[in-house]
Amino acid sequence: MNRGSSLNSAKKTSSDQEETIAAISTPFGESGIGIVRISGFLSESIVRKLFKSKSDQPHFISHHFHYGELIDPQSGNPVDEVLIVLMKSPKTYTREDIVEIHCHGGYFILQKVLELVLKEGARMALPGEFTKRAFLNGRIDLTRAEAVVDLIRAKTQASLVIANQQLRGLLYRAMNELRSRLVERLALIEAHIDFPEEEIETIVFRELGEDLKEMVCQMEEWIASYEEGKIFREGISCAIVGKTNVGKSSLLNVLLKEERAIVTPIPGTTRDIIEEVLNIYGIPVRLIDTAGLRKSVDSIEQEGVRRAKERVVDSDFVLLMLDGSRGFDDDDKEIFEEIKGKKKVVVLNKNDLPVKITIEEVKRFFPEDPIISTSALKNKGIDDLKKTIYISLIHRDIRATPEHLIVANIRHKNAITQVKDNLTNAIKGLEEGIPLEFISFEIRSALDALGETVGETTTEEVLNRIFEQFCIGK
Ligand SMILES: Nc1nc2c(ncn2[C@@H]2O[C@H](COP(=O)(O)OP(=O)(O)OP(=O)(O)O)[C@@H](O)[C@H]2O)c(=O)[nH]1
Ligand SMILES: [Mg+2]
Repeated sequence: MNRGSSLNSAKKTSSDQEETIAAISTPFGESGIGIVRISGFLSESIVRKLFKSKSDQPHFISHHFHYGELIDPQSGNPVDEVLIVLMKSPKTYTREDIVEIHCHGGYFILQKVLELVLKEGARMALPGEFTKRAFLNGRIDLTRAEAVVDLIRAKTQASLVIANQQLRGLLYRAMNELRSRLVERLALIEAHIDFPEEEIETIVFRELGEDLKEMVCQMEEWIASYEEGKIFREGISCAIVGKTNVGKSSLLNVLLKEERAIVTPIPGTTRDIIEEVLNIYGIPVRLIDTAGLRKSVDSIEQEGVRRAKERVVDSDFVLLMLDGSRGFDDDDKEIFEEIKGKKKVVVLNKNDLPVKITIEEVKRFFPEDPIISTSALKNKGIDDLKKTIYISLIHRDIRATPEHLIVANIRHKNAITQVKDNLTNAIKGLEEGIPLEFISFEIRSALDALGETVGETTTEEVLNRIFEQFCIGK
């Protein structure tokens, strides 16, 4: 990891920060209002040149709305009726002076307002530059800045909970707590390196080892939470597979509560892939309905089967559908081979008809996997299936525990893994009685990794990579 340049040097290279930036902060398209945001020391003087108040109030009052017109200074013509908010530093998003111009939300108006602002001396903001300034000016740490993107992109309640957790500083505080514990331990070790003649009791070393082990356990838990956090943040893909006519498309429809896929009694109805996103207790699940797998002479169906198999390989999760009213046949058994090793739930469908396959018989083929009996036609067992999918993916209910830290970002997970590895080496070193200098080195490396996570020792390159993911205007 390159820890060559610190935040301070990142700050120094950001001489751009002296410039005033502006961007349209609302989405393109037609809407009731649209907002152009300006940040930097020129904000107030720019808006003074463009704004004509409709009240007698001669000065802007910070953090108050002001009603008036925006005028093109060159022609003197009005551009739009607007509300202006001037927010004087430091109590602002970026800790700089900020002006928001609330005008009507039309593509042309917003472009025009932005153009006038740029003409008066602002420059176009880069993606995420407002949030980057909030970070560089010390208002938020890096994990909180990253949470802003997650919040904007949250697709479900659970991903919102995780983003808010991070935005409220849960990860930041956890990292800081770990740092102070490590700094304390490091002081003890380095004191002994500097004054080796002072006897340090073995009990102190034992305690140090125990303490480090406790920290490693905690980090293992956070690393494990990553897989779950990722599922909530990014969702999973889930292919519905089975032979023809078992009810795959009917299941897709009943899960989505709409007649999305064509259902007929004719085997081989679905040819192309149909994909829709379903929210299962906060997990965005991309459901994929596929062509029934069987040997076909029809070349269109053959292509459908080929695509179906391809999607099964690529998907994170599989719903294997069986027709409980028909009994197993060779088509089913061939499919069992196709899905070997896939994480799955077996769905025994058509339980409204006389039963030809029992759950016990299915268990013989799939002793490890959950088996759910359903009727896609009569909407039976569907909630059970949703719960089972959820439990197969997530082992504890995070929706109810917003205080339980979930690590959802790969950068954070990698840093925590690095810390864990350093501490594991330190523990091993203590046990083997290697020179304290090596142990101190491992703890210092762990502290570096923690500093990098919260953005105290982060290179400009990493910062750029993070802020590039933002939209313009945030
Ligand atoms: N009785 C009963 N019929 C069902 C059930 N689920 C589906 N069906 C019927 O089974 C037939 C096939 O259903 P589809 O959903 O098209 O089956 P599929 O697996 O998508 O079939 P292909 O696209 O041909 O592979 C239709 O007539 C459905 O109404 C069920 O739970 N019970
Ligand atoms: Mg179908």
